[in-house]
Amino acid sequence: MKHTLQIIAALVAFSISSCQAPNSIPLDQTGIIPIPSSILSSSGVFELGSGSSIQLVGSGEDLKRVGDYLAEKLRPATGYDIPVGTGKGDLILELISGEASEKYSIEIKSDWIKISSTSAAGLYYGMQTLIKALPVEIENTSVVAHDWLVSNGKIEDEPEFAYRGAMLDVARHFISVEDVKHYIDQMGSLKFNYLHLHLSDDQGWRIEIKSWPKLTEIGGKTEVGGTEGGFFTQEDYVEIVKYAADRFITVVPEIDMPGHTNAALASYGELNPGVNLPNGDFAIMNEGKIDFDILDKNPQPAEIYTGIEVGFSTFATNKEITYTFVEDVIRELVELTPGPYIHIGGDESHVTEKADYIYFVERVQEIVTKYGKKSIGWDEIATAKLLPGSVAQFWALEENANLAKEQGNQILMSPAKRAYLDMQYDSTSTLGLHWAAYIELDDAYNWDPATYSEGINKSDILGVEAPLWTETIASRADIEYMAFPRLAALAEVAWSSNERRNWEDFQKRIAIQGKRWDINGIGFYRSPKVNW
Ligand code: TNX
Repeated sequence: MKHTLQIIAALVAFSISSCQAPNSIPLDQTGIIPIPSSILSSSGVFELGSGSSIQLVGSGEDLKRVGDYLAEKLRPATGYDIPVGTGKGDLILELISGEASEKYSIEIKSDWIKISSTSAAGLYYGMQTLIKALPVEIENTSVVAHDWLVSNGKIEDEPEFAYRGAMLDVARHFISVEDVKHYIDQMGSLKFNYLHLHLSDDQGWRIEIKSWPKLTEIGGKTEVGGTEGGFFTQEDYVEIVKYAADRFITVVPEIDMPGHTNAALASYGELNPGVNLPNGDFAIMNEGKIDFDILDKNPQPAEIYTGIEVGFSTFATNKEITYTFVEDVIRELVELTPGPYIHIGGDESHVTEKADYIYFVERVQEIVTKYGKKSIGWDEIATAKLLPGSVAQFWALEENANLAKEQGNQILMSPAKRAYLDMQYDSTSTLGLHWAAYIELDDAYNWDPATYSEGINKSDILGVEAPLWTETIASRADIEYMAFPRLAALAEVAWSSNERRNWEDFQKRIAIQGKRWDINGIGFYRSPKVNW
C-alpha cells in the first residue's frame, strides 16, 4: 500500500512538472542569431495556443504589417487562427513613444509575451527573435503537432552597427526577382537592413534605363559563360525596393564605373574612350590599347564580354557625353530609389589613367549629390576627394580606408578575406573563387570590424556588408550554398557587439539554425566546423 502511494505521488509530481515546463528550452539555448545584447531566463513558460492572438498597441501601417508577418509565420505550423487586432491578446506588439530606434525588448511571462520598441523596425527585429526562440518546428509550412513553448524571461537588444548589408551581384549572372525576394526574406530574418544590388558590370547591364534603352537591349542579353542574361524592368526594380522596404531593408543600387563597364560600352559606342587619328578616323580602345581593327568615323561599341577577367574596360572620362549618360542613369535610378545611397562602384579601373579616374569620381559624386543622394564607392574612391557623407566600402586596401577616414568619411567594412561570400570554403569547394582567401565559417565569424583594419576604429565604421559575387554562381541553389551559413555569421558580426560574440556558442546556435534551414528547404553548406 505504502509502495503504491509512493508511485502515485511520483506520477502526480511528474505530470505537474511536465505540465509546468514540458520540454521548454531555456531562452539562451534556443539558438537566436544574431545573439541579442542580453537574455535573462526565468522560471515558467509561455505556451502558444489555439486561442492566441496578436494585440497591436500603437498605430500605423508598419505596425500592422509586423503583426501580420508574425501571424503569417505562426499560422502554418500551429494551425491556429492567430487573429491580429487592437483587442486584448497574449502576443503584444507595443510601439512606444520616443525617438525611433532599432532597439527592442521582449518580455515573456506565462500568460503573455510583449515586444516593445520605439519603431516598427525594432518590433520587426523583436519578432524575428521571438520566432527563433520558438521550437524550430515553427518553420513548417503545414500543421505539425507540437508544444509551442517559450521559456519565461527578458531579452534586450540593439544593433552594434547602423548599416548591416548584403550584396547580390546580378550582373555576372542575372538573378530573378523571385530569387532576390527569397534572399531578402533570409536577410530580414537575420536583421540585415541594406540590400546592395550590383546592377552593372562588364558582363551585363541589369536595370532598364528609359533614356538609354540599348543598355538592356544589348548589354542585358548575356551573362558569364554566354548564357542568356536578363534585366530588371523599372517596375521589377520598384517591386524589389518595396518588398525590401516592407522588411525594413533599404536598397542601394550600384552602377559600377568608370571600369567594369563593358556591357554599357557594348551598348553605346559613344561612351568608349578612343583617339582621333590624323586621317579623321576614330579608333576605340580595347583592353587599354588602340584597336586598329575597329576604325570608324564614329566610335564603335565594344564587343559583348562573357568571361570573368576584371579591370579591362573604362568609360571615356574626357567626353561630355559620358557625364550626360551618367546623369541620365543616376536621375532615373534616384526616381526609383527612396534610400539615401547610390553606389558608384569605382573599383579596379585599371585602364583609366589615375588623374582621369579622380576627375571622374569627383564629378560623379557631384551628380549624386545634385539628386539629393550620398555616394558609396569601393575603397579606391578614397583616392579622389570625397564629398561629405560619401562612404568608402573597404574590400581590399587598408590605405584607402585610411584615406577616407582622413577626409572625415565613413567606411563600410567588407574585407574580401572575411566577408566575401563568393570565396571558397576550402580547397574542395566546387563553386566560388579563392583569390582573397578560403573562408570557412569560423573565418567569416571570428573577426572584429573595429580592429580589423589598422587605424580604422568603431566610430569610423558605418557598418558591415557581405557581398556575393556571381562569376561562378548561377542558380538559387548556388546562392544558398555559398551564402549559408556564412551570411548568418556576418549578420552576427554586424548586429552583435564583439563582447557578446563567441564562436563556441555560435557553433551551437548555428546547428539549430541549420534545422530551420532544412525545414525551409535551404541547401546550405554543412561546414565540418559544426555538429549539425
Ligand atoms: C573583385 S571586390 C571585384 C569584383 C569581383 C570579385 C570576385 C570588387 C570591388 N571587385 O569585380 O567580382 O573580386 O571575388
